[in-house]
Amino acid sequence: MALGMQGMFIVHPRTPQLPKVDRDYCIMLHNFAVHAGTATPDPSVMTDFNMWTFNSRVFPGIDPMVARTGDRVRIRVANLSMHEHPIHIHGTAFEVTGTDAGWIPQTARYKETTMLVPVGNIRVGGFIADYPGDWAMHCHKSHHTMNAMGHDIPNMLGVPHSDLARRIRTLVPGYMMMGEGPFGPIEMGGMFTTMKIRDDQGHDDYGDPGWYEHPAGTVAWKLEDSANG
Ligand SMILES: [Cu+2]
Repeated sequence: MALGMQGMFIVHPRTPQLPKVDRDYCIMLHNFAVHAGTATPDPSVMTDFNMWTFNSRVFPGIDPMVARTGDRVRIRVANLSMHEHPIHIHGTAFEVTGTDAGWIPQTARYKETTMLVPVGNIRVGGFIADYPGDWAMHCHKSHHTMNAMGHDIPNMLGVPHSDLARRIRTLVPGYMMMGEGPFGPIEMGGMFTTMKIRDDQGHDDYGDPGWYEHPAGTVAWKLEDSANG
């Protein structure tokens, strides 16, 4: 398990009892300890991990989830890691519709934007994809979105690292310090991905539609830039 051998069975009933969902996602949360200079997780580490993963992958190496505007979306989040994870979504709120023990009765469901997934548990969050855009979904423990944390490493604050990624790429082809977004680097790693909602996403299309093109006038700008024309 410490090397990642775990998964999730999803049994779809022959006769669904719930409103049909258009998108049904499953995310397994996990943690690994990969020491500097090694490529294999250390299974003897008990709680002090440095790799925080969605389906064994870390951002920016995680595909976005997609939905068409108006879709009913379900995200099942399962946790067999050694820590609890508060899973937060932007732009909407989860209705918590189920746990590992089954579906929650309609009258007992509740809404929250951060769905705590304890160890050994599943939480199922549902929502209607009302608003087109690129919405972040991530663990809200800040160091779970900052991989390669650990003890006994130097504090890099203030160290010029503009050329660091290029130099590391000579050793590790394709290495990325962080994801590149439409407004610059996305300073996130680990348990982070996006929910991309589009008016024209095909019903069976799970492809990445690229970054959202914000309608004119919907992106904040610096007032002095505006004053200067
Ligand atoms: Cu977490």
